[in-house]
Amino acid sequence: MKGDIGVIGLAVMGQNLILNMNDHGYKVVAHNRTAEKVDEFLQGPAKGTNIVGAYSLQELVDKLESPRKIMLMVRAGDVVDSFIDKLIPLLDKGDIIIDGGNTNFPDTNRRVATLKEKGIHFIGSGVSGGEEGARFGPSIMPGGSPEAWPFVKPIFQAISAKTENNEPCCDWVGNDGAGHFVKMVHNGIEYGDMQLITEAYQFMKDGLGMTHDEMQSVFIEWNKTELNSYLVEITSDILGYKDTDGEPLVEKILDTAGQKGTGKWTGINALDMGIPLTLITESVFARCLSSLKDQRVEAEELFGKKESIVEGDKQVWIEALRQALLASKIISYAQGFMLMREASNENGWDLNYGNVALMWRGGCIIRSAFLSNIRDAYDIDPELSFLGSDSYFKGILENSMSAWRKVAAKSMEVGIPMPSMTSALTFLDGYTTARLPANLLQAQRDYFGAHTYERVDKPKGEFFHTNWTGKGGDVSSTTYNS
Ligand code: NBP
Repeated sequence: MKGDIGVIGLAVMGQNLILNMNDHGYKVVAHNRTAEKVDEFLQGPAKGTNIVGAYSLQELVDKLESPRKIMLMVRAGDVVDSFIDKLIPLLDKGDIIIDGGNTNFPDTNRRVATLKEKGIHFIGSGVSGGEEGARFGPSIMPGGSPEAWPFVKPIFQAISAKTENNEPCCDWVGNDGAGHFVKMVHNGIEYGDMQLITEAYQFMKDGLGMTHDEMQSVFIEWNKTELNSYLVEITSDILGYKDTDGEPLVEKILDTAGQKGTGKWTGINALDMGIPLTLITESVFARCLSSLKDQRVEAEELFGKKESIVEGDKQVWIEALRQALLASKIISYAQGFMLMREASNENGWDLNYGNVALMWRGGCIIRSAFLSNIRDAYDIDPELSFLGSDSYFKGILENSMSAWRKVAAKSMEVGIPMPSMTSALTFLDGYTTARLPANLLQAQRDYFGAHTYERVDKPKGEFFHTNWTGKGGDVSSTTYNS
């Protein structure tokens, strides 16, 4: 009997996805560049299963049922192109290549188009959930050649995480690189969620002077509220974890955050598309700032250490902080969905936002109860332009407003950096202001560069230039919007 699917790449993700597919009754053929890893896998974790090995790409192709489905779980970038180039001469028309790595979506756009010319279908799929997700149920976000989806769907939906209603956290996202785009936004949102939690932690630790056991209890309680999520849950575990000397391990970890680039890509795409994705972008910058450790140490000596003490009823502050965190999180997701909406419009992807929320409901790092509410919001209005306008989320934003402002103002007053929570509030203040000071900005642009402006008392699209000083000419610059 031939294999149902081939997987190339036997590192942590590949091995665990293969074992997951095997558990669901699929016959998987496994291949890896370094052949010894095939043997190690077959004699190790795959021992006693139906998984078979292939020591060359030809052997892999020969062992697969038609149309062949070959999934790459290798390092993103050139390695993917190199495998595709080697596979093309071995495959038949109608065969399917799937890239399950963390690929930047323009690469997927290009690969879908190139392979289409050769009659080969290509799927670029985000896979989230790390090692455990891959083994027992990841969130899977596939996009690319729609003709390929019916062949891949049963396998992917079988191995994916499931919601509490047993719905698979995997569905077709859209054409071209839509799947990898949605995975990129997922990772950007993950940056935002993590940053928000760290800001709450610093407020509690430095401002309220709380112990790690107290903070752990707070996160345990928060996890029973609308904030219920994987990241809040692991934060409570981390805060309670003691080193061998009985002290909290978290305080022994160097405060410089790493990043692999997906948050940065999300920010870059937002800038390219003109979407105010402030919270995620602040989270990326917060990681950049954290990495300037030596400079920060010097600057603290230069400017003096801040006392940062927050006075008042601790329980009242903790509840205010919870509300500020929840409201900021709504803004982060609202901005992320704005970005996806713009990308969908620009690329003709026709994204289903409710389905995206459902795909993130389980299996992935940002999984949370909250995503069910997002799905409900898009069920009510599939074209919702701002998540905060949905009645459920609007209610939370309104109810949290006073506490959120209190936390933001206090953090500024005592010098606790909370870039994500404060930028989220500033965004909402801007978004809900009908008249912003951009009129003055347009006047400045026209003053120094003759960039022209529109008037509130004239139809839109009619442009004016003023000779502000009496010394300039009447010639205006080309009018364009970037
Ligand atoms: P890695 O990203 O570490 O990639 C390891 C695989 O790439 C091995 O099979 C390795 O073969 C192969 N490879 C490399 Br590296 N260079 C190669 C080359 N020049 N030619 C051929 N093969 C090469 O594995 P991973 O952590 O399992 O991740 C796989 C994909 O999934 C990545 O795109 C990753 O970003 C993504 N992802 C990872 C996670 C996670 O939690 N790790 C989560 C979600 C998505 P070799 O054994 O011969 O060196």
